[in-house]
This record gives sequence, C-alpha cells and structure tokens, in this order.
Amino acid sequence: MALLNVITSMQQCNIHCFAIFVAMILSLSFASAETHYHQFVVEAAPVKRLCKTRNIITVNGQFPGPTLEARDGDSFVINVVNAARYNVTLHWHGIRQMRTPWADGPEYVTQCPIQPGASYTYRFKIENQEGTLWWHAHSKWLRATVYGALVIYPKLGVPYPFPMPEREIPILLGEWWDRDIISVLRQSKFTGAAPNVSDAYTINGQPGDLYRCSKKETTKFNVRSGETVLLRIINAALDQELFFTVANHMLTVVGNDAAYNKPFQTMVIMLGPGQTTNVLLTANQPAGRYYIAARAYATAQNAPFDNTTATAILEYNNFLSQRPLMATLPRFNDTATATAYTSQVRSLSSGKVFTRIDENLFFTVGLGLVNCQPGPRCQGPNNTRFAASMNNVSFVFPRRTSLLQAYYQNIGGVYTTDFPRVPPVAFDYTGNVSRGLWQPRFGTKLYKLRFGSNVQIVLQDTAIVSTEDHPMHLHGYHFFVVGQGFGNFNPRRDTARFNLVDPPLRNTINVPVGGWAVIRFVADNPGVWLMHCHIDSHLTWGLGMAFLVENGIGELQSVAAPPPDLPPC
Ligand SMILES: *[C@@H]1O[C@H](CO)[C@@H](O)[C@H](O)[C@H]1NC(C)=O
Ligand SMILES: *[C@@H]1O[C@H](CO)[C@@H](O)[C@H](O)[C@H]1NC(C)=O
Ligand SMILES: *[C@@H]1O[C@H](CO)[C@@H](O)[C@H](O)[C@H]1NC(C)=O
Ligand SMILES: *[C@@H]1O[C@H](CO)[C@@H](O)[C@H](O)[C@H]1NC(C)=O
Ligand SMILES: *[C@@H]1O[C@H](CO)[C@@H](O)[C@H](O)[C@H]1NC(C)=O
Ligand SMILES: *[C@@H]1O[C@H](CO)[C@@H](O)[C@H](O)[C@H]1NC(C)=O
Ligand SMILES: *[C@@H]1O[C@H](CO)[C@@H](O)[C@H](O)[C@H]1NC(C)=O
Ligand SMILES: [Cu+2]
Repeated sequence: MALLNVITSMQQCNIHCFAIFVAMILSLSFASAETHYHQFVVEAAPVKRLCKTRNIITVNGQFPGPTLEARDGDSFVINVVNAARYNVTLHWHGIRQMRTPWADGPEYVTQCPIQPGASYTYRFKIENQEGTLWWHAHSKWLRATVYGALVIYPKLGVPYPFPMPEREIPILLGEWWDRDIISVLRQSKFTGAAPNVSDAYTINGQPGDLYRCSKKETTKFNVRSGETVLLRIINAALDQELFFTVANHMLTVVGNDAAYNKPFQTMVIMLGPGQTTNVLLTANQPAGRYYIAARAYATAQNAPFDNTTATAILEYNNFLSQRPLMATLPRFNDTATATAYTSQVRSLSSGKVFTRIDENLFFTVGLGLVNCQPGPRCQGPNNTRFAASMNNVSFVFPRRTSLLQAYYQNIGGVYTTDFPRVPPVAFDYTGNVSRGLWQPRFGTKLYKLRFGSNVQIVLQDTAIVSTEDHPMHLHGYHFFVVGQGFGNFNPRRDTARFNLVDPPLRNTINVPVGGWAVIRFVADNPGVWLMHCHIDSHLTWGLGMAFLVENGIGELQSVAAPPPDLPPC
C-alpha cells in the first residue's frame, strides 16, 4: 500500500515536474519576446520649411514621426488618437499581419477611418521578419507628412548576417509640398488633371543646402574615420521614385524590404516609394564632409516632375575642409543605371521558391484617360480626366464599410469577386495602344484565393498615356521576384530565365518602365489584402485591386476576430 502511494505520488510528481519543465522551456523561448506599447497622437504641428511655417499633420508633433523598434517575435500595441481634423488610418508597411488584417490600416480596405476625436489600438506581432520597414498614414494623401521608420532587430542573441556595424542610421526620404497636401489632392480630384508636383525632396524631414532657407537645418550624420555604419534607407516619398547616393563612398547593399540579400557594392541605389534598402558604408575617405543626395528617377514621358535634389551631409568627426563634396546622381531618366542596380539584388538564402503554380495571374498596370465634357472638371489631356487601372479595372474604394468588414460580416453589395485573372482584351501592352482601349471601367473587384494556394502574378506595364515604372506593393505578404524585363512578357521565352534559386524577397516591386515583373507567393495569410501602386496619385486614380484570401482549416488559418474598438463607418 505504502509502496503504491509512493509510486502514485512519483507519477503525479512526474506529471507535475513535466508541466513545470514545459513551462520553463516555454518561458525561456519567449523570455526575449516583448510587447511594445506606444501612443500615437495624430495632430497638426507647425513646421518651417522653404522659408514658410505651416501646420502639417504629424504623429506626436514630430516630423518625421517616431521610430518604432522591436525584435523579431515581439508585439506592438499602438494606441492611435486622432486629434487632427481629418479622418486617418495608419499602416505598418511590410508587416505581414498574420491573421490580424484588422491592424493593417488601409482605409475602407481593412477598416473604416479613425474619425477626428476617436481612437483605435493597432495590435500585431512580428513573425519571422527582420530588417527595415516603416509606418505611414493610409488615408487620403496624409502620408506626405505622417510617416516614420520601423526597425526590426534579430531575436536576442542572433547576429546580423554581416559584421556588426558601429552605428545605425535611419534615413527617410520624403517629398514636401509648399501647400497643404489635402488641398493639392482636392484640386487634382476636382480638375481631373495630374496633381501639382512637390516643391522639395527631404532627407529626415529636411530638404538641405540646395533649397531656399534650408541650409542651416540640413541633416547631418556624424561618423568616425574607419567605422562602418548601417544606413536604413526608406523611400517615404508620396509620388516619386528616387536615386540615392553618397559622395565618394561605396555602398554595400545588404537588405531590402526586411529581407537580407547577398551583399554587393554600388555607388547609386534606386528606391520606389514604399521600398527600403539597408546599406553598409565604411568611412574610409579623407576626413571631410560629403553630400548624401536624392533626386527623381522619373520615367513617364513628357510628365512634369519635381526636378530638385535633396541633400544631407556625412560629416567625419575630425573633418578639415568646410565645403561638402558634391555627389553625382544619374539623369532623371537613366533607366540603364536603375536596371543595373535592381538586377543585382539576390536573396541571401536560397531554394525556397515553389514550382507548382495553382493560380497563374496576369495583371496589366497602367494609366488611362476618361473622356469628359470640356469644363473645369475635365482638365486632363485633351478633355479627359486621368484614371489608372489593373486589368482595365479602375479600383473604387467603398465608402459604406471596409472590404474586410463586408467579407467578415457577410454584408452584400460592397464588392464583387470577379477581378479578371488575365486582361479582358489582349493587346500589344507596351506598343502603340489604340486610343479605344485607354478608358478603363470602374469597380470594386476582388480576386479570391484559396488558402495555401501557390500564386504567380505577371505584372505588365502598359503604354496607355505613357509607360511608367510603377512601384507595386502587396499588403499582408512579401513575395519572390522571379523575373523582370522590358517589353511584353513572353511566357515561352521569359519563364525559362526565371531565378528560382535566390530571387529577392520584397513587399514592393518596381515594375520596369515599359516592362514586366513576375512575383510568387503562397496565400497563407487569410484576409483582404490590397495590392496597389505606391505612387499615391496613381492609387487615387485607381491603380490597385485587392485579394480575398479565404480561411484555411482551424483557428490558426483563419482571420482573428475583429478588435472591439474597430472604428465604425
Ligand atoms: C498648383 O500649381 C498651380 C500653378 O503653379 C497653382 O496656381 C495652384 O494654386 C497650385 N495648387 C495647389 C493646390 O497648390
Ligand atoms: C533638371 O535640372 C537640371 C539642373 O538642376 C537641368 O540641367 C535639367 O535640364 C533639368 N531636367 C529637366 C527634365 O527639367
Ligand atoms: C532622357 O531625357 C533626355 C531629354 O531630357 C533625352 O534627350 C534622352 O534621350 C533621354 N534618355 C532616355 C534613356 O530616355
Ligand atoms: C492630345 O491631342 C493631340 C492632338 O490630337 C495629340 O497629339 C496628343 O497625343 C493627345 N494627347 C493625349 C495624351 O492623348
Ligand atoms: C499608332 O496607331 C495609330 C492608329 O491606331 C496610328 O494613327 C499612329 O500613326 C500610330 N503611331 C505610331 C507611332 O506608330
Ligand atoms: C476597358 O473597358 C472599357 C469599357 O468596357 C473599354 O472601352 C476599353 O476598351 C477597355 N480597355 C482595355 C485595355 O481592355
Ligand atoms: C470620415 O469617415 C467617415 C466614416 O467612414 C465618413 O462618413 C466621412 O465622410 C469621412 N470624412 C471625410 C472628410 O472623408
Ligand atoms: Cu504607379
């Protein structure tokens, strides 16, 4: 009897000890995961640029906004209070938001906007991502001033796949208007013409030496001779792809859009709006001052663009000469340099691309013109209004509720799921497109994907109005870029040349001007996910669509319940 008791208690102890052991293992492996709490107050604040003080919309009065920092595996809880006079939403650009589409942010896609005086708390976890991302407003064109860096470090104790830099510097490239951005938007929506181009580019909020009234505030980055720094460069510009360079300094590219790449060296990088690039820079030049510069890579023919140059200064600690050394940037239309750069990007890790394709999609991306009665609301080229489309559908955002809510709550009449999988009319996409094909139709069309399906999309630029390099961004995912080229995509010729070994992993891809890019991803994140051109004027004209990714099996493959404070419409 006594022996039996001992045996029983040992068994209990064993179960008990096992439970403690499991709890210890769990707490050990999660010990380093943290939750970061922030309050973001969206509010107007006076900012002086180009000789003029204006109220702009900011987060916590800061421009650029606060930098968010976390490690892979951490969570964020960000309470956003709208103290501004506009509706607002925030988007955490590049964060996958696994099963938490409610925290993604694009207005009327995954949520209704946070109205003035209201608040909403974004809750999300970082899962298997590290590198540089960013956050920005995703309502109207407020992201012109509402943006900041989002830096994800590796898990505790995990090194970078390159020598530890001595210092890390976030560099946010932006675009500045001398006027309230909402009035720029309103005017172009009214007239149907292209919006006014920006008055300056900025580096960490400052235009720099080459602009009026800006010299004193030029952004400076201090380095010590011999040290290596990691520049986390983010193109936060509203409408413009940008070249970036540092005078006399070689840049070693190590990451893009929160994915590492095989390091390579270049003097110039090019980023579309939405993209990020991490580079290592070694201060190995004579102690001095060197310009860091950014300016347009503008590919639309005969379209006006902001032809100015933003500068910052890289300053050695023991510099001698006062005058910074000027940087040389490519011409605004130097596609050869842009292509030479982008074609070098290859993933650090290899061999993860699937080859069986379940969904083979072909989407055209491009502009369009809508004919209208001559008058004040018809000031686009030759009595038209500008539009843009994918597969000839110019995307219309709903107003009554968000797409995700309509899907989740089974509200009819908000969208249809008949987005075409191929262009409704095949034509010579990059050739001389007949004028009869220029006017798109309008609609809120989604494309439905089965959970877990392997998706390939050919993104094909068109020559309608003009060919142009479009930075296409997919929410809720990152994707492999298996191929890129010029002209019309030719499946027989081009498929054979795909890189299925070490293609770059990105969340935003510049579809080459008059060319194509092919991306692949596994539809493993249920929800409604916007895919769109990250040039905001193009998105406003309709250059977007959305995927509806269905739930899989069980809770872990299904959209989580909406948060109780999700803003109402
Ligand atoms: C756009 O530019 C035109 C011409 O410079 C100017 O008259 C107009 O006021 C500008 N519009 C806005 C909203 O800044
Ligand atoms: C842009 O400005 C530069 C001078 O800063 C000038 O040489 C060039 O012609 C301009 N290009 C265009 C397209 O306006
Ligand atoms: C770039 O633009 C200039 C005119 O400003 C033109 O002469 C040149 O041919 C263009 N280059 C390319 C590659 O389109
Ligand atoms: C506008 O019309 C003129 C004259 O017919 C033509 O040369 C030009 O290409 C047209 N522009 C557009 C954008 O259709
Ligand atoms: C484009 O096609 C139209 C007819 O569809 C023709 O009038 C025009 O000359 C062509 N332009 C070029 C550059 O081939
Ligand atoms: C787009 O649809 C409109 C309306 O149906 C049509 O007139 C136009 O030719 C189409 N264009 C293309 C490129 O399919
Ligand atoms: C703000 O959002 C609400 C809810 O969707 C909408 O009714 C209202 O029209 C929006 N206001 C503006 C100025 O867009
Ligand atoms: Cu675009």
